[in-house]
Formats: sequence, structure tokens, C-alpha cells
Amino acid sequence: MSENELEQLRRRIDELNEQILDVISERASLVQKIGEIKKQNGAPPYDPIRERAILDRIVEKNQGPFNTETLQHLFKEIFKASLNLQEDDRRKGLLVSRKRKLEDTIIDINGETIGDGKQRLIAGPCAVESYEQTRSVAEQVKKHGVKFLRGGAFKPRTSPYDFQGLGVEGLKILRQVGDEFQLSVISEIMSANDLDAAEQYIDIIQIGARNMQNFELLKAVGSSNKPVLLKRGLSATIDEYMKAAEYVFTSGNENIILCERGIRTFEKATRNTLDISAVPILKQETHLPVFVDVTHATGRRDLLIPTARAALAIGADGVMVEVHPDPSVALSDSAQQMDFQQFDAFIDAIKPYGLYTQA
Ligand code: PRE
Ligand code: MN
Repeated sequence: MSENELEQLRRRIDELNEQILDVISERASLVQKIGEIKKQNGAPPYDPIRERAILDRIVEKNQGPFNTETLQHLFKEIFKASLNLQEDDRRKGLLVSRKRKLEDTIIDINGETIGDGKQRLIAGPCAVESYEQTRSVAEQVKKHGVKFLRGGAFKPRTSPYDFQGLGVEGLKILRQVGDEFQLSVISEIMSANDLDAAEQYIDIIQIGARNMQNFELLKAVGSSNKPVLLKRGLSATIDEYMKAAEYVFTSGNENIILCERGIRTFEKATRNTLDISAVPILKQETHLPVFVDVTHATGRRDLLIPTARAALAIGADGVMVEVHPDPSVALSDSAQQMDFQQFDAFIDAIKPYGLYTQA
């Protein structure tokens, strides 16, 4: 008997659901028409005064059993869905997203391409310490057919007492060595004041993890014609990361390389936790090339090969690593940089996994 009653009630609910669907669909069509009129008049889609008036009317008419808050919440959801119908494509997706551009962004750097499906390496010392040190690393990088040399000149260090980098002098060394070995060079800047020098001496400007949400710096490099490698922030979500890239993009610079470099978690076995699934997510959600910095993600030399293999296997456009002639006396990141022998072994170990090098 009561089973029967339940069935009956559910049948009535099904009928009402269909009526609700008809009614909200009709409402949605009207909203679209209103949207067209607003667009013609140059009026914004969101109209808080109109929404307030509707909510007041609903509250006045309400006889229960839903309370005021619940009804307001339900109607706010309807307004939100309605606004989505009215807003044009520009508001629907970020410019860096696949929704706005289907094809991969391919960046040309001195005739070398990034993001074209070939998986490349960026290698070099954590910091430019001297001409001789940088030159000896470049020689190894060149030997392996790698085309991109990294080296920090402005170092973001946790302690102000740690080596801060050689500054503009470091950029000059990098340029000199890059020219000597026909390598494109990449280095980080931390201030818009250093943009002029960066543009003069380097090929790719890096924005480090700690500056991922330094919006003024993002806008500044967004106005540059040099490609930007934007590292993911220490605790940045993928959404925050994409919005940071959007700052660079909307400021006029579309040549952006993303770089997953590990995020902060409770885990202490590695310096950071490599968020490897961020790579395919970023590849799906954006049209930008995605690199993985395995050195900073792990902070451990013994994990560079397996994590680099994982990065290549999961579809990264490239990997970044640190190499130093004598890591134990490096002025920064001495625990994680590879010496030349380790670098040789590293290259041999990841080449079969797809690493692209040139003779
Ligand atoms: C509508 C949608 C969004 C506005 O913020 C206000 C109201 C609604 O769904 O009722 C429709 C609409 O665009 C409007 O009346 O101007
Ligand atoms: Mn480093």
C-alpha cells in the first residue's frame, strides 16, 4: 500500500521535473533574448538591481516549505546559469586555454622550436658563478646536442645571507658563453627593473616560482618580445597558475612556456612534490608548452632520471635540469646538481624515452 503511494509520488515528481525543465528552458530562451538586447545597447550582462527585485518578489510570494535563504540560493544559481548564457566567449575561457585556441603554441627561439612535439632539454648550473664555470657547463651541454643553457644571475634565496647571484654581470657571462657555443640562454629576473638587461642579454626570461603571482612583474614581461618561462608557484593551484600565465598573455606576450617544478606538500622525502599529473592537465587545458624542472621538484640527484623519464612519458615538451662542474662546492643548490659524469649518464638514460637532441 505505502509502496504504491511512494511510486505515485515519484511519478508526480517526474511530471513536475519535466514541467520545471520546460519552464527553465523557456526562461533561458528569454534570458538569451535579453542578452542580445543588452549587447546591442552595450549594457553589461550582470544586473544586480534586477536580481534584487526578483529575489524580493520571490520572498514576498513564498509560502514555504522552502525558507527564504534556500530560495534565494536557488534563484542565485539560476541567475548565474543565465549569465553564462549571456556572456560572450571572451568571458568563458582564458586566452591561454584550449577553449580559445585549439592548436599547440610553438615558440621559435633562434630557429629552435619549443612545443612542436619534440621533447627538449634545458640544462645548466643553478647559478652563474663565473665565466669559466658557465663555459665548462656549456661545453657539456653542447656536447650532448642540447640547445638551451640555463643559469641564474638573480637568485631568489631563502636567506639574505646566501649567494644572491652575479646580477647583470651574470647575464653578460651567459650571453658570451651562449654565443660561443650557439646556445640559447635562459635566466630568471625578479624585478621589472632588470627587464632591459634581460632583453639585451638573454633569449628566454624565467619567472620563478616565488614570483608566479607577482602581477606587476608578469605584466612587465608580458610587454616584452622575449619568450617567458613561467614556473608554477610553490603552492599554486593549476587554476591560479593558468591565471598567472593569462597576465603575461593579456599583456601582449603569447610566447609562454609553463614549467611544473614541484609543489609544497607534507612530504619531506623530496624537496617538493612533483605534481606529474599537472603536465597532462596543463596540456589539455592550455595550448602552451609544458616543461618539468626535475631538479627543483625533487631536490635529489638520485631521482632525476626516473622523474625525467616520467615527464617525457607523460607528454611534457621538455625537461629542465641543473648541472655543475663540481656540485659539492656550488654556491647554491649543491645537493641536487649533477656533475658532468652524472650528466652523461642522465642523457643516456633519458634519450630512449624520447629526449630530442641534435648532433
Ligand atoms: C537575469 C540574468 C542576469 C541578470 O543579472 C539579471 C537577470 C535573470 O536570469 O533573471 C536576466 C537578465 O539578464 C535581465 O533581466 O537583465
Ligand atoms: Mn637551483
